[in-house]
Amino acid sequence: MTKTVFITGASSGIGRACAEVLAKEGYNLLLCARRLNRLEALKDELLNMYPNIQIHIFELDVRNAEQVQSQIDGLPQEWRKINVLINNAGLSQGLDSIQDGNIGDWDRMIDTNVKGLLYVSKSAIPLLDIDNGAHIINLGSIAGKEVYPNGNVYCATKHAVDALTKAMRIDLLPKGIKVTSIDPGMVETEFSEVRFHGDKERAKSVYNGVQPLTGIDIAETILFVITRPAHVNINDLLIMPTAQATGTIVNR
Ligand code: NDP
Ligand code: 8X3
Repeated sequence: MTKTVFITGASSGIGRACAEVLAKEGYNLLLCARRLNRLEALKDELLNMYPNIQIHIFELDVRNAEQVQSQIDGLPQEWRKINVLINNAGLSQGLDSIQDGNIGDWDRMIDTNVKGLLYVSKSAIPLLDIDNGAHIINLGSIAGKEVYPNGNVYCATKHAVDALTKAMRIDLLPKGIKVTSIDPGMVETEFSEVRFHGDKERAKSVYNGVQPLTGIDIAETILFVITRPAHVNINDLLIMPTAQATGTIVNR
């Protein structure tokens, strides 16, 4: 049976890499993000390489509860059964102390990383195919395991993801749904550019003198996690570049 994976935030970085790796493995893909043009290009590219899989894309802002519900409720019949949900859409905005923090940045992080993950999960859980192996993967972070200077609200949102992952594992236990948290350290994606509001130079400097993880590293880890035998669940997987010891201690 061909399995279907639903990936939020598939237009860039880790989400896009998951689409690439899982398409190669023959999974059908349900992909969403706000930038539909990027998803259209990704769909064409992947179908060109892997014509035997199915891909359905749709525009979604995970912060919009009504849109999340109506888009997921309105999926075509053939897309109403999913095996794996990858709650990947997320972002960091700013790197300031609490006293200097920007309320708009805080709202965007909390609304996307915490509330968005909840909205998508609530609408998508009823579509999980519990008879054929159902799995939720939440993208946490090293920022959900420790707090680093000026990380305050981003770290708080990823600590919340950690708590929600544990809560889902408890609540969904009777349904036999696996729940895993993938917690990366530094991954070079558009993450830092988004964190620094489009400042490409500052974003690039985050990775100066260090070999960060790639989106593909994370996607391959997720592939490993979702292909364990039915009785095995990886609860939590912290994955760092070899050159990174903690959120802030990096050997450059
Ligand atoms: P990118 O910025 O490259 O990708 C983020 C993705 O999230 C994009 O596809 C973006 O799509 C989507 N997204 C953001 N906001 C929304 C929204 N409101 N609605 C729908 N989709 C949204 O970053 P990464 O790939 O690095 O980040 C992916 C996840 O990994 C995040 O949860 C991040 O916190 C986590 N992470 C990243 C690490 C890193 O070092 N890069 C380390 C640890 C965790 P679009 O803009 O088109 O909507
Ligand atoms: C992203 C990794 O260290 O920038 O979650 O918080 S970090």
